[in-house]
Amino acid sequence: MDKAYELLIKSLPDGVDIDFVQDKLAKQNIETPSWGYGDSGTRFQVFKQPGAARNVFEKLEDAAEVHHMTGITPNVALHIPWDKVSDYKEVADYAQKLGLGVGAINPNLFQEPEYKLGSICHPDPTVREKAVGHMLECIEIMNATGSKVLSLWLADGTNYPGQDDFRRRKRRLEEAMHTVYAALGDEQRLLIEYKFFEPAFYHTDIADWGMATLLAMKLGPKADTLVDLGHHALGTNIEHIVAYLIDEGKLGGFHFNSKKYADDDLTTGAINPYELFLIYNELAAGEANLESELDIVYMIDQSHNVKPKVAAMIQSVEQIQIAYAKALLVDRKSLKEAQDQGDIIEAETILRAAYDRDVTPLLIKVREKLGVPANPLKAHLKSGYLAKVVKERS
Ligand code: PSV
Ligand code: MN
Repeated sequence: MDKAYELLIKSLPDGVDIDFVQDKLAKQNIETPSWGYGDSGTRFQVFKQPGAARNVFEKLEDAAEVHHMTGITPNVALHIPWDKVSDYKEVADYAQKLGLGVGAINPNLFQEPEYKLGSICHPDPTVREKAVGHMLECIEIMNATGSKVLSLWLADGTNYPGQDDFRRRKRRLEEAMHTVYAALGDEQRLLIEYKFFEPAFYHTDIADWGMATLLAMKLGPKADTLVDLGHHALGTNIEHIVAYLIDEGKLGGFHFNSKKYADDDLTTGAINPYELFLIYNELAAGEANLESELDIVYMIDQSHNVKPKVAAMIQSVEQIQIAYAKALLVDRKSLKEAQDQGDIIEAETILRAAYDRDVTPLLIKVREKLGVPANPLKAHLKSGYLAKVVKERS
């Protein structure tokens, strides 16, 4: 056993089963987004990057590079129509050839001229029908690709007070979602993402986790809430939302990213890694306390405009892996004792100790098991992958 790993093991609290922790880390599964590999950017400028993927097949190749380096990103989320093709079977076959699977299918209800006043909440029934039709088309794509998840973010909302009636929009939303829900297959599920602003700036029709969850509860057991870390007002306690949704059995998915100001889509963990750890602390506590496994789809939602895209994705995966590893090593027994005794200093110290722990030696062991490089980011940067695709895709 190497020295650093030995020291880490010695420092662990009693009761931590290191084989269990290693197993959990080896089974971690983070989905990466196709839209993170192509040229996209802000509304100000798209800085085109040499070698950026030009179509869904090249996006899959980049995703495969991330998976080869990290070993924990076997699925790729698609966005329709950004990834529209005539034959989706071909996409699924190519993914399989690369050792990948098709993850969540994301409908796009925000880029057609008709959607100026909304999609499924629009006052005009013909626009609502078109939007529902698009979601049904996405379910067909799920059937063709083997995807199990329809992941919906709705850009619907209004820009001015009085523009439309909140309650009438709410009822249109529910009616449309019932139609979509009814078309889901037995093994398929619907994730509902919320966001309190943008592109509408007065109100959005699914503004927060409460609205998303009420809708998911009305729809039924195949519908759950998706938490995107960039979709909350500054200062929101996201880990509390996560714990609450776990307890209600309605946490279905994550969109990982990081923010300083709003929905900045920065590399996960870039701004507040302690928050990421506290979120994972709730997930690890949930896993430890529930009798059944949590059924959560962990996805990254980032599209980098100024950072090299594949490297940024690997950086994000590493940050998520670190947060999970630290959370798995929290001394839960002592934490509960401290909480029960009202010992605030001790409780917080236990969490900080887990956050401050260097988990690198543990991750190296897990990566060894997975057959991937000990340092994925470094290995990718040294691999010559970027130079190769720049040449091929020029
Ligand atoms: C919206 O801001 C969002 O978070 C949704 O998940 C979209 O699908 C994604 O970003 C890409 O626009
Ligand atoms: Mn998102």
